[in-house]
This record gives sequence, C-alpha cells and structure tokens, in this order.
Amino acid sequence: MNPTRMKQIGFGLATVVLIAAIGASCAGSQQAGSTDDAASKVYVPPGQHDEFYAFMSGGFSGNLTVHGLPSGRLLKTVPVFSQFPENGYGYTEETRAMLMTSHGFIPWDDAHHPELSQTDGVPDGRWIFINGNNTPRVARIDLSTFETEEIVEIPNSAGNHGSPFITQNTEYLVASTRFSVPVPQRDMSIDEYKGNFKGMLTFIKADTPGEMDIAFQILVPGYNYDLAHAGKGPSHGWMFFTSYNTEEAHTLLEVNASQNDKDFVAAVNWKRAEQCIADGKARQMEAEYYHNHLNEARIAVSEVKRSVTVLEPADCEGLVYFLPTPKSPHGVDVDPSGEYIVAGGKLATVIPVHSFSKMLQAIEDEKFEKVVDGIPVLQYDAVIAGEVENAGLGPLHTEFDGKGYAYTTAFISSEIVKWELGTWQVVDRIPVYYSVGHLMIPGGDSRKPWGKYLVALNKITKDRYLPTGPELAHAAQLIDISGDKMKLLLDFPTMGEPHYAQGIHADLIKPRQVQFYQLQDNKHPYAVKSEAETRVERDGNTVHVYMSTIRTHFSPDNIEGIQVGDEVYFHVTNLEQDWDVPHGFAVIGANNAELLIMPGETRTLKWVPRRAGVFPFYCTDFCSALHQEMQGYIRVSPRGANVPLAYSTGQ
Ligand SMILES: [Cu+2]
Repeated sequence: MNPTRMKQIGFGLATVVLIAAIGASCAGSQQAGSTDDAASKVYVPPGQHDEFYAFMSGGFSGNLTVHGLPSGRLLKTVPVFSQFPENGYGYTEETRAMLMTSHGFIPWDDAHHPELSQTDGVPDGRWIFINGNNTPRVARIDLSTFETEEIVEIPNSAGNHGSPFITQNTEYLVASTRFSVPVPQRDMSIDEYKGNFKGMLTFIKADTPGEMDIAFQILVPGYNYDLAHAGKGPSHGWMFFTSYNTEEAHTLLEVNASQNDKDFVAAVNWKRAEQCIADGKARQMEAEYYHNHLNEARIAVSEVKRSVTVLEPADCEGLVYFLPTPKSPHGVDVDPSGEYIVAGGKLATVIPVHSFSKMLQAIEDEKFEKVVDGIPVLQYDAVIAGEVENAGLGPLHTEFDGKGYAYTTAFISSEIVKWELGTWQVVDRIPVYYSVGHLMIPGGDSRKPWGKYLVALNKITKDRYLPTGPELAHAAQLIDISGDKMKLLLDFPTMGEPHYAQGIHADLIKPRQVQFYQLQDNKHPYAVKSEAETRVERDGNTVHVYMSTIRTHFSPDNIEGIQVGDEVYFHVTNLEQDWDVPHGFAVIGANNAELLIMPGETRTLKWVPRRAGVFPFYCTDFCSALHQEMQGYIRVSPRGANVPLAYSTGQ
C-alpha cells in the first residue's frame, strides 16, 4: 500500500471517530442536560439588563450580532461586510462606499473573529474589530453607535483568517494570510507553488479612528497562516501566529499538508520590526487597496492606497522565529500572565504550551534546529513549557478564567477540557453539542478575564432545537465556570456561523451610548435642519428631494413634475431629537432597500421610476399611533411631459 493511500484511510478513520463521537453525544444528551439551578442563573427579569455583552461573529452572514449574557438574548445585528436591507446598510448613498475594494463593490464577506479594543491588555469598550476572510479586510465598529465606521482592505493576502487580533494598547491589529499566493500577484503555474507562493503577516495601525492603515507587512514562507494572538505583560511587543501546511502543498491538503509531525508557531517581534523600518531595512511595494471610513458628515468615503511597506525576515535579524508545534496547529492563545503560548494542534494528541521566557533564552543561546528563509527554527525542547495530555480529540482554541485555569475546545470529541496552567493537568471536562470550534470567556483572551461564564460556539446543531428543515441555527451553549466543575446552563441559537465571540462587562459599554445625533451638528450636504428648508431641486435628469420626517408626516408629502427615467435622490433627515425614534422610508419599485434614519441623521435612497403614475412612499418603522398616516405621493409623468416641478405638505 502506498503511503498516500494509508493516509487517506487514516483520515477516513478520523471521520468515523467524529461521527461516532456525535452519535454518542446525541445518545447522552438527555442525561447531560442542565443543572437544577440553571434557570435562575440565566434568568434576567423583565426590564433588567444582562451583565455582559457578547459580540458574535456572523461567519458567512458577514455581520456581527450582539447578545446579552447570561440570557443569550439577541440584542442587535450590526451589518459590517454584508448589505443589510433592514436598515439600508450597503444600499444607501451614505454607506455604499464602505463596501468598496480593489475588486469593486463587494456586498458580502465571511466574518470570523471579533476583537475588542484594549488598554493595558484589558478590553476597554471603545471599538470592536472584525475580519473579512474572503476579500481580505478588517472593520472597526464604534461601540457608542454600534455602527461600522471604517474598513481597510489588506493587499498581498488571501483568506484573511488570522485576524484581527490586537496588541495590548490597540497599537496594531494583525492579519495573516490563510492561503499563500504569488506575491506580487501574477499569472503562473500552480505547480510552481513551492518557493514562489508566499505568506504575509500584516500589521494594521488601529488606534486612531478614520486612520486605519497598513503599517507594515512581513513576507514569510508559503505556509497557511491560521490564527494569532498578541503577547501581553512581559511578552508585550510580540505577536504569535500559527501556521500549517509547512509542507507547502497546493493540492489535496487533507493528506499532503498533514505529513509533518510539527508545523510552526511564528513569533514576531513587532517592536524589532519598527526598528528595522526606522533603519531603512524595509522596501515599498506597489499594492492597491481601499480604506473606507465615515467622514464628518457621517458619509462613507473611499481612499485608494498604492503601496505598502514590506519587511523580509532575512533583512531584519531577530524579527521572526519559528516554534515547532505539533501538529497542524489551529488556535494560538496567550495566557493572562503573558508567559504561556498555547497552541491547538488539531491533529495532535497533546496541547503543546510554549514558554515565552524559555523562548527568549533559546534565542539568546541560539538553540536553532535550522534556518528557513532567514527565520531561525528554535528547538522544541528548548521552548516547550509543558504538554497537556488527555486533552480531547482535535484541540482547537483556548481561553482563560484568570484563576490559573485554561479551557480548550476539542472539536472531534465535542467537549470543553479544563486544565491547570503550570501543572498541565486536566481537572474537568464537559460535553458540548456538537463539534465546538471557538469558545469565549468574557475577557478570556485578555490580561484580566472576568471569568464566570464560558460560551461554546458549536458548529453542528442536529437535534438541539425544533427542526427547521435542512438548515438549523448554529448553537451557542452557556457554561457556568464559577465553581470547580463546569455546569451547562443554556442553549441559544445564533445568526450565521458564530465563529468566534468576545465578551465584556456591560458597564464598559452602557455609559458610552449615543442616543441620537445632534441635528445642529448634522453636516450632511443634503440635510435640512427644519421643515422650512425642505424642497425639491432638478438638475437635468437628476432630482434631489430635501425631505424631512418627524412624527407623523413627511415634508414634502406631495411631489409632482418627476419624469420616467429621472434619477431621484430622496435625502431624508429625521428631525426627531429623542432616543429610539428612527423613521423609515420606502417607495414602490425601489430596487435597493428601505432607509432607516436615526434621529438627527440624513440618509439617501436612489430611485429611478420606470413607468408613469402616482406612487406612494411611507414610513416603515412603527413610530407612533399615527404611523399609518405617515405617507406621501410622488407623481411620475412620461419623459418630456410639461408637468412643472411642485412639492408641498398640508395644502
Ligand atoms: Cu414613522
């Protein structure tokens, strides 16, 4: 039997183990239910607030959802990379530019990892960032408005999976490329992958709103770079990335990228990168990428950038080291002390834990196995702190409770394993339903985890909810980690694929909330500050409607003199100055979406009438007892008709 065939059979067996594990879990789900007092632990009485916000990535929905913990209640969907007709995001004239890229307008992406901004290694509640995998991008969402305010595209990257992990004072976000590609992109044979395709580790300046940009990129060998986490405390200044496919395979990776017993964690000294750039050791490389952000009128604008700063490890000694890590590692997580770097070797039998201080010593002692493309590979024994045994099948991700314990997900055996830092002993385990990917403890990847709860983000739902046809909502499970033994408290459905999540105490978000936009500060060029300013203006075939909305009418609400084929822009300003009084706007035949306009804000719907007639428009967001009276008419005449432009309200 040839070795390739043997490997294929090996993976067949792994699949059988997976299915058997799910089957066993299904059978056991009746017994392994909630604890007796679970209901009281997740009950949030009517009118009271949850203790934590949980921000869940939407995965293939492209967006971010906000839940409360411990209730699991869905509080909001924040559109990020995908158009969202519910509020017009990505459809309105003010938001379309947010989705511009060097590939044109992209109305969708695959959003995996939310990451809260940090101060001193602790989530601070200012912003949350999230990655777009497919067309590499990173977005910043302001947590005073819960709106996407900025997106930067990442050049020389493909499959932006290891992103956007943050340094402890939000100096940088990182983005590592899952797929190595020709750098710079060019037409070449895929068979020539080895040595020609490259990986890229990108550092993005993130601490100033409106000014996110690629700070620098590091060109690395053509592996797959999967996930990342920043050092903290003593390891602040370093960033750790997992890699797999160190075989540099370009086909049938399930076999060909699983040959090596160890792949690498790449340890990057980003303070050293700053020094090398200052010393002139980087080069500028042509690259087209978009930076989109809200301007002072809260309108998205795009800026096209043309070059990036690229460093090569061979030109900057001490920039990158490889830590051998079994086997095809997925997650990499740094404990609250900053000393331990935990890798999730998804095909490994143990969880390897590297020591930051041993790593520094090994670098000083030059304990190198070899050097790859200018990157020293440190000796495994010289950097390993310990290995966690009996850690479950398929360990992926680890978070921490701040009390000396780590919690690791095991995908194949569908469980969470709790183990002790330092002794590497497993102290507890709990089954989850089913096939858990990431997990989240509020603050669990920071210097000061809140602990208390753990959320398992499960990939497969099967029998957990009332069936809804072939597709079932993905399941999150809330687990109490306040005691010695983990206790399952609650299942709740999620939107899209909740790939990763972040949690933060509500007190850090609640006081920051914007309740409405100040009308006098509205700098939108088509805003009106009062009904007296409302009007309709024609400029050739373009018509601008300066419209206002307030309980309970539009001004103007009768418009005549529009012609078939005109480009009509309804610029609607919501004159309300009170919390939670948005108005909607929709007009028959609009081929985009509605507008949902926050108090004090102006939003624009483009409408091109295709036939003559008199057409209604109305408010879509139930705003008052006279909401059904919030309507108007627009008369459309044939092209070239002599009906004069006219508009009015109440006449
Ligand atoms: Cu209304």
